[in-house]
Amino acid sequence: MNRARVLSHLLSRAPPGTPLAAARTFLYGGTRGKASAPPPPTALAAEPFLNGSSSNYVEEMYTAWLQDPKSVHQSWDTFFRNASAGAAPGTAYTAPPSLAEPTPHHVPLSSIAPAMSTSPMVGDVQISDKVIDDHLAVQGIIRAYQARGHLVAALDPLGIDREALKDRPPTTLPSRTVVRSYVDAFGEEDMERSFKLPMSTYVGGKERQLPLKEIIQRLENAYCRSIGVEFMFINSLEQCNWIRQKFEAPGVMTMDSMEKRLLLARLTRSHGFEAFLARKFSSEKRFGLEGCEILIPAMKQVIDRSTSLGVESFVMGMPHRGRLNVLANVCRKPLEHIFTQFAGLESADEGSGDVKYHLGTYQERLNRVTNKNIRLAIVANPSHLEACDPVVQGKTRAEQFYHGDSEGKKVLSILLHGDAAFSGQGIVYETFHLSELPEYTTHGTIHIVVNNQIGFTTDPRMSRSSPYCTDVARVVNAPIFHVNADDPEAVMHVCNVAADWRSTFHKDVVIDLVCYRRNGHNEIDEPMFTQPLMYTRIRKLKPVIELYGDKLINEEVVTPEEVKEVKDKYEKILETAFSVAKQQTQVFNKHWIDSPWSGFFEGKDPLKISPTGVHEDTLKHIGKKFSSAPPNASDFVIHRGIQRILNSRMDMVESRTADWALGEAMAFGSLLKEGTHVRLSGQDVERGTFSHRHHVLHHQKVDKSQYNALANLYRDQAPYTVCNSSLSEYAVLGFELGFSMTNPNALVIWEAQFGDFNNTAQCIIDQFMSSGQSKWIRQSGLVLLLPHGMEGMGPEHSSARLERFLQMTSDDPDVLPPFSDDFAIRQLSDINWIVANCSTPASYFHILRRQIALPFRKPLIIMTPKSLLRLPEARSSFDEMIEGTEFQRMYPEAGPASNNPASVKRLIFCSGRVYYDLIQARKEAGLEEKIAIARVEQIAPFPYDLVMKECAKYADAELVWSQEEHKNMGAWSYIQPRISTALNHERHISRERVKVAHDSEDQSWYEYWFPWFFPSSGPPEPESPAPSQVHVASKPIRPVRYAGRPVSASPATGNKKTHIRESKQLLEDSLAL
Ligand SMILES: Cc1ncc(C[n+]2csc(CCOP(=O)(O)OP(=O)(O)O)c2C)c(N)n1
Ligand SMILES: [Mg+2]
Repeated sequence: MNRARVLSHLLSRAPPGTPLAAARTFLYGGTRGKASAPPPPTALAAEPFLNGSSSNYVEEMYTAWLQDPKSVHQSWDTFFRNASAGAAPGTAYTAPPSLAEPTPHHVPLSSIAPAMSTSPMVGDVQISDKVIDDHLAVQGIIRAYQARGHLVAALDPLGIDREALKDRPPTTLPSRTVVRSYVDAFGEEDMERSFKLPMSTYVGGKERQLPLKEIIQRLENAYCRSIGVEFMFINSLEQCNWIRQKFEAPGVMTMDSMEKRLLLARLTRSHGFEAFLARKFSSEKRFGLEGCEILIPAMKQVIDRSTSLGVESFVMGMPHRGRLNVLANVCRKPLEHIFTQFAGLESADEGSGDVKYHLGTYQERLNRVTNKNIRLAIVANPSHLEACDPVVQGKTRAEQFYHGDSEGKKVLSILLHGDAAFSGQGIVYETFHLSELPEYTTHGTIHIVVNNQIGFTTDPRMSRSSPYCTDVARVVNAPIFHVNADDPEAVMHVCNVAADWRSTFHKDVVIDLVCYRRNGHNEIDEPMFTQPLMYTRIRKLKPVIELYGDKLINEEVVTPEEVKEVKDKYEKILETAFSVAKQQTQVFNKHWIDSPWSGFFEGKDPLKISPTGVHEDTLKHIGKKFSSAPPNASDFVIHRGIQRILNSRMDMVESRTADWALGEAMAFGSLLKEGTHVRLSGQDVERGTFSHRHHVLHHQKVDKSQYNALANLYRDQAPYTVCNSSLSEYAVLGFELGFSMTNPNALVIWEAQFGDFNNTAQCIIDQFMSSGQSKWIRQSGLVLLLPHGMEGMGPEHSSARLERFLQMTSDDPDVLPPFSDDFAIRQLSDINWIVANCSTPASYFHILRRQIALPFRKPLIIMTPKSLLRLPEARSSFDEMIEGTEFQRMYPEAGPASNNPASVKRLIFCSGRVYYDLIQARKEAGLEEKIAIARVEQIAPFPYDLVMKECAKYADAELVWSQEEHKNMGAWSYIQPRISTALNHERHISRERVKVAHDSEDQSWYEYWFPWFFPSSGPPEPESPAPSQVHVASKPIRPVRYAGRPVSASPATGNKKTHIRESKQLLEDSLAL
């Protein structure tokens, strides 16, 4: 029997459709996935399968058996004997006795393929279970490396990561951790056998088969050296294959000497910068990068590669670690600006400033590698780790939106993380969940983790439950590239792949730089207190610059002299900048703006608000469009309930009135007409939590067929974005804050489902909205809509915690701002944010429009109504919105009481929906002439002038503040001192001082209303410089009384009856004379 016949015997007789036929297909080259006809026996030598690994192997066995039957395994001996003796096809093979008991999971091929249970034959060739099993085992090995290779990769420069995370029995071999029992199929002697490579691997390059040894070697190199690739959880086969190719293909990691030299130069700078700061400012905290100096070349590589792929703008967010180095060496911020931050100098411009490792920056520069101009922004951030993640995403998205970059090809976000923060902070997860949402995606973010395997003093065993700090990224199918930060070339490869991935798939990707922290948490901390073993090891490590320098010297890529020359050159640059910095006497906060609004402030009168009233035709046009079905109404099936809503809207438009939804639509629509982009985002905002808005109409029969009237008002209008968000407050509010930073000419709004939930986003409110302008001289006109009101819905659906927003306002309750014609806008300009509780659609309409009409930007917090959305009394006439009208900071009493102020016994101030309860109760009590009620619409900044005017008008009336919130909540604690300040200031303030201070031409109105300010005679004022503000005494003269719910720990009762009793009580307290 010749060789061809044996092989034919093995393989060619398998009936079609049997497992053996599939095995034959598997063994043939070039016909993957398709069954092909067995080769004719006579032509076997020329057939592709003879070039296959199994045929080689069988041939080798046969040759060896011919020479010495004992040289082959007993099973082969039996087989070749039987085959030579002319055994019928399929009968030559007898399974050898097993040495071990079959494991419970081991299923012999023969048992699942009865047709092969005796002697499987293919054509004239019989195939053994072993051949098939071995090939399957090789496949298993390949797959195991791809899926599990990262578990044994040499990722940790300290060599402690696995020890820290797992208690592995010492006998467990690393390779077994990866390949498990697949290796059991092979002995040493099998290592030289060639195996056909399946489609699922690229290790072969052009080769279609390789010896087992070589296959394993290549897989080890790809998956178990300095890079650990986690990607096999990704659902897309295309994406998995793409990654396999990027890491497996032979030669993928090769760098030429120019690239190596550039890498060394960048490392030199990264290292040199930290060393310089350590020398010059040894006792200063700087959160240095020592132990992860590779971060700088890594970021630069990502930027170079992405720039070459078309990205023009990079928006970055990062924590403290290495931030100064990134500013210096990635953004190329002038070094002297950085050094002056260490000098403790006074600030020359506005703002309270921030510590140096929180500041943002914006730079435009030439990327020397690609010769393209790029923009780089690092967003300022608070200490609150990861809080800037959604802000960066929002800013990135906005840049993409306004640049028409709908696929994210030009603008890229890069987020840096610490290992402890990445796994510990929930905002990371919330931000990941925005990554694929149509109105929130940034089309892929490159995440880089500075994984120094410690967070302050806590090591990973105590700070996370997941094996990797990066596991959170798996939720969005982001590939994760772990890499040993002491292998600079591996890091560069990973960076290239990450940039390519983002450019190809526009999805998130994570680079996990596994490194260490050479110093303590900051430079003053002693790490040996808590991590003695780790730091003993760290102290023995050479810095990566030395390791890599030595490597390149050994490779003769550079000479030692060149290494020194590069180092000295950078040192010189640092010294020069240091000398320049030493000459400085001031720092400038404006040098650190991350989002400059060029052209926005220039040429504007800083105290002029553009009109907010609009032409009646505009109101009508918007109203009608908003009340109409889509133009193709006959094809678009509308829900009957929606049709009724549209009809009643149309009726309102005809009668020149607006409810809340209409007032809002008119504000949005008129801004859109004027070219202002409007974006409304939040949970269920498209319909509105209270089903009042309905900005997106849904075809009742066709999925995804929608109509958005406000996006279709005018041919040349600005775009309108309304988007239901993920169920997150923290990330979504952060995102909108970021969005609002990019373009001041946009009305960006976040609406809470109920105002109560805003505290889940407290960090964005406290760290960014309330204090952002002061810390970072960065403005934002972001609007928060917070449904608020005590309507018996229980403790978590009643209060947006108005008191907290008011408590954080930056206006001094004891200082009466100077009066002038531009009093209101000066107040707005000075305060950190605006807090309002609007009680009418017109008020809401104007305040929204005023956001854009202001010559600057301030966050606006509005308590929005629930029941007022539908209350007929809470509608506004068009007369209150047309040209010539404006936002009323306070509505004075306008009813019968106002006609005869002298007979008014009580003046009640209130805000928001309680007004409607009060007027109803007043009416029922017949007190409309005795009690005046004024509504404060803009609570902060406090409308002192209007409140004083109203108080003066009802000079003999008792003053009451009425609110529905509990006494330790709501506006009371904000209002009380301010009314007191307004009314009870000392009489010695002279008109001259006021006049000089405020340079007001016309003081007649407040002279008229507040005559007690200006006594006709009195002691002369002592000479003193003009004050910029009028300080007042705290002595109360005209008190204001509280009427409302008593103090409480909970914002509202959950008991309906108690709620009703409390509501009644507060009305009685307010109105009983
Ligand atoms: C939300 C929040 N909680 C706590 C801190 C205090 N803190 C500052 S740095 C730090 C450790 C951060 O560890 P990691 O994220 O690993 O970054 P590393 O300092 O190691 O670079 C902690 C707990 C903080 N800044 N923010
Ligand atoms: Mg850390």
